[in-house]
Amino acid sequence: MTSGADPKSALDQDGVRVLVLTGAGVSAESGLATFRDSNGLWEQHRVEDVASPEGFMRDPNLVWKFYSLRRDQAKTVEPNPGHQALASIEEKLKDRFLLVTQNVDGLHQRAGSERVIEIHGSLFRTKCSRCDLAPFADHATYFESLPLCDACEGRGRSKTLLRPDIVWFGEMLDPGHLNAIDRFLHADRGAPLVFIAIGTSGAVWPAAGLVDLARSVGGTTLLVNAEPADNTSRFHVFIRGKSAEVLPQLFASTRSASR
Ligand code: BV8
Repeated sequence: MTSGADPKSALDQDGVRVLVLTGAGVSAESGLATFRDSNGLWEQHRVEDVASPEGFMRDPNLVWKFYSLRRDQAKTVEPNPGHQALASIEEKLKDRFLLVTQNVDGLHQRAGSERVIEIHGSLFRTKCSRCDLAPFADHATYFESLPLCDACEGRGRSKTLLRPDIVWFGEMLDPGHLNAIDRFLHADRGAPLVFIAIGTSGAVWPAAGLVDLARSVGGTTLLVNAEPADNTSRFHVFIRGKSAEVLPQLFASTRSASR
């Protein structure tokens, strides 16, 4: 069901620039649980217990079990046609495309997307909870023991806990990410901009506010979601449907960026 302007013609404009925001709904058809749907992750855990710095300090074992389980699950699933459609439109539009994801599962990159900003971090990166050790790739799971930072010990401190390189509630997003999004939104003001939010409930900020930033620079805004989101009214067009079904059709007519 589509309301408002025709999304395909918006995407088929000469020189169009496309900014996409994805959420857990894009990974649902790969078999990963979302957060707020029935049987979602937040039904099994309180957010403050497993996705906040306070929860981590209170019970790091619970938090590492939560993220270790998700690491194991994300390794067993494959990208779906929704991820692949996003990788293909990036191939067509090149630097006129940018994908911002709230997802931490790495499925966009496994589908071939390269112009990806993981604004909530990555499930497969670990960092020190105290020192400035560079976050590092980590596919290990920690069900039995907690990982400790050797770099801290090397600096003559007692070892401190390593943590998932994830942005938890109450933590700032990476300013570099926000600047990159802002630069993309304000580049080439003569070109038409289309913003598409896909598979997200619009419940978490500041990601949920991207639609308003896109509108502020004259963008056409589309929401592709299985059901209305918290911020549906902010979009020009709402396409109700599953991303793995909608995206291949939606992007089919988008032409390659003329060089
Ligand atoms: C911050 C960790 C500064 C990663 C996550 C106003 C401005 C700024 C901040 C705030 C604000 N108001 C409140 C805040 C604080 C807070 C916030 O937003 N709270 C909410 C709950 C009100 N924000 C923050 O703390 C952020 N930090 O702003 O710093 C600051 C600091 C302190 C105080 C103020 C400001 C940090 C936010 C990041 C939190 N980290 N998780 C992880 O573990 O994965 S958020 C978590 O929710 C995930 O990252 C997830 O990606 C994100 C959003 O969820 P969705 O992806 O949308 O998933 P959800 O299940 O909700 O929805 C799925 C949708 O898909 C559904 O609608 C469903 O219908 C649809 N769907 C399902 N299947 C399909 C489908 N659609 C299409 N096809 C399908 N097949």
